[in-house]
Amino acid sequence: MPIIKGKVIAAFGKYIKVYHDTTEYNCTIRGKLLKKQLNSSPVAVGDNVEISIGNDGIASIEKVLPRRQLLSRPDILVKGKKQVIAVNLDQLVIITSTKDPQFKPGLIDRFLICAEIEKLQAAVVINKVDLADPKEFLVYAEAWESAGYRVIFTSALNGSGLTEFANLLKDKSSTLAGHSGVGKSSLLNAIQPQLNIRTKQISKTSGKGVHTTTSVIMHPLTFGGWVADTPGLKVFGLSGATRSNLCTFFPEMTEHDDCRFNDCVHLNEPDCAVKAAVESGNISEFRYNNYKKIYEQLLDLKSWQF
Ligand SMILES: Nc1nc2c(ncn2[C@@H]2O[C@H](COP(=O)(O)OP(=O)(O)OP(=O)(O)O)[C@@H](O)[C@H]2O)c(=O)[nH]1
Ligand SMILES: [Mg+2]
Ligand SMILES: [Zn+2]
Repeated sequence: MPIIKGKVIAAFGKYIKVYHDTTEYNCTIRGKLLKKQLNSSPVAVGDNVEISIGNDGIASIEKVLPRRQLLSRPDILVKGKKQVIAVNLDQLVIITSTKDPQFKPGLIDRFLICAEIEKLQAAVVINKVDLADPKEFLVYAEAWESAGYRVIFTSALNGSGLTEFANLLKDKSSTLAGHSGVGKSSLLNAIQPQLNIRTKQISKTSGKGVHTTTSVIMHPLTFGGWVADTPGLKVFGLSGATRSNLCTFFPEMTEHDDCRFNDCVHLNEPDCAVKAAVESGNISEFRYNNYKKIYEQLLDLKSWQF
């Protein structure tokens, strides 16, 4: 039986889609693989796998190659259980829109913390610049850039920023994250029209709050790389964050760590280098204020509902 190496592009329970050389195979999972990993997803979007095609034409997954990274979220239905979003990722690309739905910079900061917890590179895309003056968003863009994140302004509608967006994804394995309706699927269609992903139609009768993309699907990019389109991700785990380590998930704060106390959390301590940097304008006030807000909330939180 010939063995084919491929990548999992969709997984609904036992129904798995594997991509190899422009062909999609509908695969089943061997029972032994299911038994091996009862507690976690034995096969997830982004997995590199080996499949065989039987004489009956049925493709089955023989082997899942080791994962180098895993992005999961708490299962909303089963307490304590995790749902794998995608694996083997290089970066989280956070998509937001200038309007419709409303721009929420605080939410982006929370997504950025999630990326830091997962040790994923992150970038921010501000889409729908055709609907507003990009100048309004510069203060946020500068804050994220000075924290080390790439920020791109795009419009899937008029094409601006699409070359930068494609370059951001090129040769990497990325997951898009962001609220429903910000234009995640539209941006992918705009850089690679043959994907032809379903997007929300502009119509008065279309149901509000209904996700157009309903499950995580990985798409191969013709210019190199993979990108997972997601339904607006609503919950992210925060298991790695505590009040004492929260500041380590703000890269610009770890750069200013010559505070008087080693365990300074940069709130009320004397001789705090972070507070000094906020006062001198080296750390953005908006990021610091968000840090304080999140610090306050952190005691009661296990996950974020976006
Ligand atoms: N004006 C404008 N509209 C856009 C732009 N990008 C997307 N849209 C519109 O925004 C709506 C939502 O776009 P989608 O691509 O379906 O959004 P999504 O983020 O994939 O949403 P979910 O799949 O529900 O998570 C559609 O009506 C798009 O036509 C843009 O740059 N400018
Ligand atoms: Mg979508
Ligand atoms: Zn400090």
